[in-house]
Amino acid sequence: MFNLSFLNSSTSQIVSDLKIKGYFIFDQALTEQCVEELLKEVDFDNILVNINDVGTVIAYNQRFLTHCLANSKKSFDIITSQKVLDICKEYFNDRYKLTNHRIYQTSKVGNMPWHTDNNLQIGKKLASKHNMPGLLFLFYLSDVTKNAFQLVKDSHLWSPQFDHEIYLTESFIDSKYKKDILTFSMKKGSLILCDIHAVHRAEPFQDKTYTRRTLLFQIDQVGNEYIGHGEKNIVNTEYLDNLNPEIMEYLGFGFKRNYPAFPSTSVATMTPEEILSLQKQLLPQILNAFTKKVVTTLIPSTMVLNIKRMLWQFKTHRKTPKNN
Ligand SMILES: O=C(O)CCC(=O)C(=O)O
Repeated sequence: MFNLSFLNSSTSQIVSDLKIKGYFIFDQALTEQCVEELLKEVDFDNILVNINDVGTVIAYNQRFLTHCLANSKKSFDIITSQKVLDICKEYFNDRYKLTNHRIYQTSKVGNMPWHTDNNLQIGKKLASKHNMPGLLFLFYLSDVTKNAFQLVKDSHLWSPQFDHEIYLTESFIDSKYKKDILTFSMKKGSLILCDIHAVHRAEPFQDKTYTRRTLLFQIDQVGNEYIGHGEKNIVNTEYLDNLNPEIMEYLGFGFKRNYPAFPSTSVATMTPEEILSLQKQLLPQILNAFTKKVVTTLIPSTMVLNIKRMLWQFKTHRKTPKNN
């Protein structure tokens, strides 16, 4: 899953970088095979429309698999890996929990403002900023040449002054901190790890042919005063082959979660092109549903039931070997 060079890298050095610089990066921390296998588990092409499962949703130019702990064993393994937990154990000085996680794909255009991730929410709305320590893990799942993660150097030290702001404007950052902007164009599998109080964004871009894929998760040192902080973690129990008290605490077993899954989506967050393409996919299904409705209206339900029984008997009779 992880390249040996990342596994063997010093956890203390990673934590020291995070404490001093506010960030740590590692080129190709995940193996190519791991990224490939992970992406096979994510179906970005089919979105959820009355489908009784967890899956992909659309928010404008991004597609999200938010509940990846329920749908991707590879992301479950990365998020609950010993290396991630070791970093957290050394970084935090109190109990910490997974606050949110997602896999997403950004295509064609991106316009994310400068922000920090120390958010407290009421429902889906940002209520205020908090001062809990927290870490943001971001793994690139494609080679990133555009729309790279950007971070303002040393901003974890001064960002609390702006805790009354939801975003920082481009003109403010450009006028005061342009020389401090770090842009992480890196290869598939690379890790960017930063303090959630650091000012960051995905660099704005516009390119019809470009797509970036990412696995992101955030871990906060959630104390007792912040009961309910975080999105719910929907986990596929099949993946829990490493369950222990540490992971149960980290995943928030028995811990209240008040925030809805990010992002909040509906048909209204799809682009007009996607709504049109969905209509095309729905057309044969609409015809099918109408035909069924007409048939069930015209034929009495007892007759339908009898036909189903006869078909079943015919099928099983044909399959049963003759006993002579
Ligand atoms: O995708 C990125 O580069 C940044 C994501 C981010 O900042 C966020 O979701 O808060």
